[in-house]
Amino acid sequence: MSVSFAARVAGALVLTVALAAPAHAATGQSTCGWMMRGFNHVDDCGFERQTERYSPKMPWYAEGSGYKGMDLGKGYAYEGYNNAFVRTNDGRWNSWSQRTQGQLQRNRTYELTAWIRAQGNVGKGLLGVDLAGYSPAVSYAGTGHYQRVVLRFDSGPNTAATVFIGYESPGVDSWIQIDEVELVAVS
Ligand SMILES: [Ca+2]
Repeated sequence: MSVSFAARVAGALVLTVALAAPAHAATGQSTCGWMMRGFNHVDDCGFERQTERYSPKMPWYAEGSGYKGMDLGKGYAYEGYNNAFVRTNDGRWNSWSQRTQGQLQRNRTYELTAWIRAQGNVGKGLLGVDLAGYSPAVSYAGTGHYQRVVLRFDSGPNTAATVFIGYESPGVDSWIQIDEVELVAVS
């Protein structure tokens, strides 16, 4: 499926975040699946069940035709051993996505978070969810360091959503790495 950044942000409330990333060294343990903040509607949230660089295991799937895959034990993860990546110069939208696990509750506030490291030339990154007819998203730009990117949204009448984390490449070699994705109810 080919989706443009412009189509992705159309109708969405897009906020630009600039969060300082603390110095961090992966501990070898992913914590996003431990339900410390409530049930995580994202499965394989730290990509630790992935075993193939170019054949992602469900529920993760790719959007866009750019080069992408899983970094397995390469030392690029925020936590654990693995992370997802996109690396492309195709000038188009590419992302990693998954349909949410379990049922969302209607009319509740949810928080979607991910740790994202993007090359400094990435300016059109988005973390978001596709709801029925509406795709709230938050933008991020590359710093070369992992950033915690956060989106809060109201589920409205929806009981399911599709999470996406991606960017539109600036048309030159560029990359993002993704880890520790969480979608939890916060109120
Ligand atoms: Ca991981």
